[in-house]
Amino acid sequence: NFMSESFERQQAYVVEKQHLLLKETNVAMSSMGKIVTRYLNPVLTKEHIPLPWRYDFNPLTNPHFLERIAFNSTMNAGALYWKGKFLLFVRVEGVDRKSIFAITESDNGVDNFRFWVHPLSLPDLDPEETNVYDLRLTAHEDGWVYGVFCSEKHAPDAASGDLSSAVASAGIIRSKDLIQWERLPNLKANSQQRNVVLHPEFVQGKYAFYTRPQDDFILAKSGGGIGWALVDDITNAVIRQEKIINKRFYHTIKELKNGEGPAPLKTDRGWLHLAHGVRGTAAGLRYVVYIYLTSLTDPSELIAEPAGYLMAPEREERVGDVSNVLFSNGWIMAADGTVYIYYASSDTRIHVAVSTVTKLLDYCLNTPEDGLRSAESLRKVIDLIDHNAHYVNNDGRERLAICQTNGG
Ligand code: BGC
Ligand code: BMA
Repeated sequence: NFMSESFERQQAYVVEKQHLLLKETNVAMSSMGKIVTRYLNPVLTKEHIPLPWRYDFNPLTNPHFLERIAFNSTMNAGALYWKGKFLLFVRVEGVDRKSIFAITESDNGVDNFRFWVHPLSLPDLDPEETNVYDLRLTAHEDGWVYGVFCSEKHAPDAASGDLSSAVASAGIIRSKDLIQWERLPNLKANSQQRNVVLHPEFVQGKYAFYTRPQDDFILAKSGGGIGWALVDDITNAVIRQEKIINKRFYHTIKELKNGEGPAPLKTDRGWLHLAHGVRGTAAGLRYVVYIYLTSLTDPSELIAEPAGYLMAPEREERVGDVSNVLFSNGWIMAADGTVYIYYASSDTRIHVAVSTVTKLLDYCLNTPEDGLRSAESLRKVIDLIDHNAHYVNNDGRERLAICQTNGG
């Protein structure tokens, strides 16, 4: 009877089940006609979290072989190619709603991600800091690897009884070996900040941050979009001037808010950016990701932005802890030009999709931009149909005639 399953039998079952999961290989879906190709299985779920993080393996102190620490999800991972390995710095959320960062690695970037023995030991600077999440990694030309993440606390001015108002700011860590991490003071800004990302190169001799000013913890409101700020001293980072480089617009996928995803990729046509856009719906917020390109000479100057989203949650991705969310804060460009996009679905699990830098640039430079009105969208569809008239037989009556001939 299940009530009396022995410690040994349960342990053997749980260990074997995870063993089988960890050695599963992943398969790419068809890439025919696709800008990005998804893989069939998620690359990381809460079931991948090491058993020693969860179970007490001593039969004396855990006679029923119960999970002592349970986790809710793995999501929103920063990514870095490091010494021949694909690394993901995963947001691991406990059932207690607190997140920690775990480092995982894979040889091929699409399966067999293994956790490092310990989670990232984040230096604890501020007793008020309640939660940390959504780390972005930047291998900076100054020789350090930086991690910038959201540091959240209960709003100090919240009315008594208001346990929801919160304040978000950007935490900063850096390392040379990914083992010892130095924590720098949080970015100082005039507004709340989430989705802050460090640009990989110096600009005018300064550190450059992508920012996301917001009036409110949830809503960006007058914060007009993705911002850009130069900072003199990374060890005491202060935003003095901030300008909006990627704006939000009415009736777009980013009407409510947007934010930089991972650090941009340097290509021969410009800096390629992945960002998320959020709109409100009757069913809550909908998160999708989109692409934009900025100038190599001035990374704050927008060159191209295709209309709409590149990726939105599909099929089972649509359902999870926070449904209808596709979010990415990590991607890796390999030496052969393959781009691995790591994205989380519905704040629950992490997936990979691949593309190439050539395809993404073609998409970015040749997809019509958002005309912001149905009339403009209609015009573009008609333009494409007319353009295609030279290449395909698009005449309804003629096709009908062919069918009739074939059918006798
Ligand atoms: C959650 C994040 C979320 C943010 C804004 C935080 O408390 O942990 O996942 O993005 O609130 O909704
Ligand atoms: C936030 C993000 C993510 C999360 C999303 C949806 O604003 O920063 O942490 O994926 O909301 O809940």
